[in-house]
Amino acid sequence: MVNSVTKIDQIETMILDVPTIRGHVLSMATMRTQTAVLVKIRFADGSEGIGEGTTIGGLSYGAESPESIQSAIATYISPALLGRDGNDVNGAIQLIGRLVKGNRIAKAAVEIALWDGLGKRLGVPVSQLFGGAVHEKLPVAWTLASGNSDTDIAEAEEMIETRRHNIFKLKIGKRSVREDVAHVARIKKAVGDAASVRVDVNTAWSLQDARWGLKGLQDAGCELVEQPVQARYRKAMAELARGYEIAVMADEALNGPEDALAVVAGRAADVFAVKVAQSGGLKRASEVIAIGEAAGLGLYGGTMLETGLGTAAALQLFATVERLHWGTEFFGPLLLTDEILAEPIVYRDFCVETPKGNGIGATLDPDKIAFFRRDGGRTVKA
Ligand code: MUC
Ligand code: MG
Repeated sequence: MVNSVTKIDQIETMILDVPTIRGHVLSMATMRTQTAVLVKIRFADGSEGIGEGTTIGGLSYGAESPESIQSAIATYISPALLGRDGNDVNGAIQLIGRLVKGNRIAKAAVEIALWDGLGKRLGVPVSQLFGGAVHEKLPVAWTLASGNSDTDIAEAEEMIETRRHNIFKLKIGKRSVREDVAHVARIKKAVGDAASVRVDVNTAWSLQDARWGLKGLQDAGCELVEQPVQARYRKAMAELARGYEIAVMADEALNGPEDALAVVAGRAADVFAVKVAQSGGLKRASEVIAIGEAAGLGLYGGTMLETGLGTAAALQLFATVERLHWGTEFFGPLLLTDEILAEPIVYRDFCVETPKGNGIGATLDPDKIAFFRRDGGRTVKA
């Protein structure tokens, strides 16, 4: 029976376009703006839950765009949820799973808002709903992706100096393998033992490129390579994971628990980059984590460069994970020119802190939302 007090009354979606502090050069796109999709759910008792479902570089990273995320939520997911008990998060996940195929980022945005509402009503952080936090802070990487080696070195040195980051992920795959390896080697030489250097190829290499690339990166002192080849090339990933000492991490290949199982079965990675959005929400991400843990793989908290909202949600889950061997990259809000939360997430001593407070621990700044939101928000009411 539906609890009339916690009934889902209204679901609003909006798109925000927030400029980035510099061009973020990835193998498939250069970002100058990050486009976030936010969800606000209103419950009958007046409580609210907020969520975020964000992707990278329009449609160049994956199959969902900001506009498709908004449309999937407003047209297909919201009508099915209106009038249901907001406390029944698992029931909502199961129902949406039956009604909507794929569209994991859209599902994640709504699910985060449901967990947030539930946590707020119960007066507990979402981490408590996942068994309780075992970390107050987590190591956080920064991505060097200005497109220029000298600028990247200066950025890395400043981050180390100010104790903000000592893990760097370099975005490569746009230039030739030889040029990319030289770029990584220069940066590793500049930071030395003061920082861990890793790379993300975002699927740009063929297997042949990747063989040369991994050999060169390994010799340069790079510790990990993320998604060197296309997501579906699991055999190539397995060959690379087996053939070199450098760790091979799956990112684009990991869309939820079924993929996680396939990657494990095919020995196609040493490490999982677990992304809440790509997994389809906090619950599915927790299942990806469980599969990685059971298989003895390394774990890393991945990001879709979400604002503080999505970042807070991810922190709630990852704070409950026993061992994150490779740390996290939950730096999304730092890449944006403006903060959209009333209380920014805290970064210090090479770590990101789990926000305090109930639900996901994030409150939106209404002025910033009004400033950055695109026309055309969509609200579906019971
Ligand atoms: C990705 O592919 O991992 C995460 C950090 C960053 O700079 O880009 C993203 C996307
Ligand atoms: Mg990646």
